Amino acid sequence: AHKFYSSPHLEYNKGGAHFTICNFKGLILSLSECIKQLLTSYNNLKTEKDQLLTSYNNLTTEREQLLTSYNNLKTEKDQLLTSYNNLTTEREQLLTSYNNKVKERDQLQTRFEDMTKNRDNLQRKLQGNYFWYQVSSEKKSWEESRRDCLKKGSDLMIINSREEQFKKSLWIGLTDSETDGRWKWVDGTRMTTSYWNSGEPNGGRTENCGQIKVYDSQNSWNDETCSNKHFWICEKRISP
Ligand SMILES: [Ca+2]
Ligand SMILES: [Ca+2]
Ligand SMILES: [Ca+2]
Repeated sequence: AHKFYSSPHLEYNKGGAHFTICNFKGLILSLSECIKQLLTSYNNLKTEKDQLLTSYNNLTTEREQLLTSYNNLKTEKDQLLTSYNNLTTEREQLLTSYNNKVKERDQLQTRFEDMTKNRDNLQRKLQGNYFWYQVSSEKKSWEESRRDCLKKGSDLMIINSREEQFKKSLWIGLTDSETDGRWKWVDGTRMTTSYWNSGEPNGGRTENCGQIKVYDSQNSWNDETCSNKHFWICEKRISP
């Protein structure tokens, strides 16, 4: 009986005669057939090996490319990180700078507001103090006196303070011609503070124009008949 082995080929010895058979993938073949099959198998394996080698080389190349690509990406990443850090630093500097500028702006704004307030105060003071006065050298009625002042771009003096008192008998810009007893200044404002001499005003419907009369007294005013002739005083506000 034949004895089978799993090896590709085997020798079978029977009564001194020497046969060589082989078991190729479970088939019992003659030696020449076996060699043919082995050769084919060898060639196939060789081809496969070559393909695997090619595949291996390709993979090696690919791996190297990937490695290069990876290294490039890593470098790029590092550069981006550096760039990001620089930008972060720059952003912080800009933020600090911005905050400083905001503070500076607020301080300037405060200063500007203070200075504006100061300027307005000064302007008010200057406007309150800068007046041009002219005392006439002749005598005229209240109406004619006023016309003279208006011609010069001024008007009869309105007395706003105690300081506007003159040591001379003069027409001032005060009248109650419209309604007796309702004294008004020539700019249309109602008289609120007054410096009437004692007993004045006393003229009723006949004395409707104001004058400084008793000039040695703080309370110097008198109501006077408008058509009487007196010296007068013009006043003009000068814008600084
Ligand atoms: Ca005045
Ligand atoms: Ca009157
Ligand atoms: Ca009077």
